[in-house]
Amino acid sequence: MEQTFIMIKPDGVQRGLVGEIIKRFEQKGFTLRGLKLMNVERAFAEKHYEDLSARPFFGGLVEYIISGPVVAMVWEGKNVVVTGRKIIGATNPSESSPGTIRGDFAVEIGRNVIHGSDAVESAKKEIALWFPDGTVNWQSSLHPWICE
Ligand code: DAT
Ligand code: MG
Repeated sequence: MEQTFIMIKPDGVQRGLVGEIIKRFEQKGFTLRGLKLMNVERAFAEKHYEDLSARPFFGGLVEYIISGPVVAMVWEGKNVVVTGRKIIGATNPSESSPGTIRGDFAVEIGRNVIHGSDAVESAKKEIALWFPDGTVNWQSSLHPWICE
């Protein structure tokens, strides 16, 4: 089953949005497979965003991610990568639709509350980086009421 990596950024944690964000993924019908609150070291944040290392905003992005604890999660479900991106909304909150997490809770690209993997391949890479000891394999008893 497809999995994605979701991270609530330091502003989302500070603003008390952890429960609200988890609720949206739970209520959609996705399954939580991993969850941890953690502080991220600079080198780790640089590794997570290594594809963006040449971009002018890279330094500020890394500073932001290490500025406070983040919530790292793995969510599982049908098409969870693409659907997760839809739940999150466009990268720039001024372009994110109302009803999305960024559309509802953010105004600036540099404080956009949440990260989600952009493809199945990057999800695998990010899950391996953030959850090197693996995740919890379980199935909700509601599964047959959510999936055919
Ligand atoms: P996303 O987080 O939607 O996958 P991304 O992978 O292109 O977007 O960029 C990662 C993060 O970097 C993004 O959430 C916010 C920041 N960022 C992206 N483009 C930016 C820009 N033009 N100016 C400032 N920050 C930017
Ligand atoms: Mg991205």
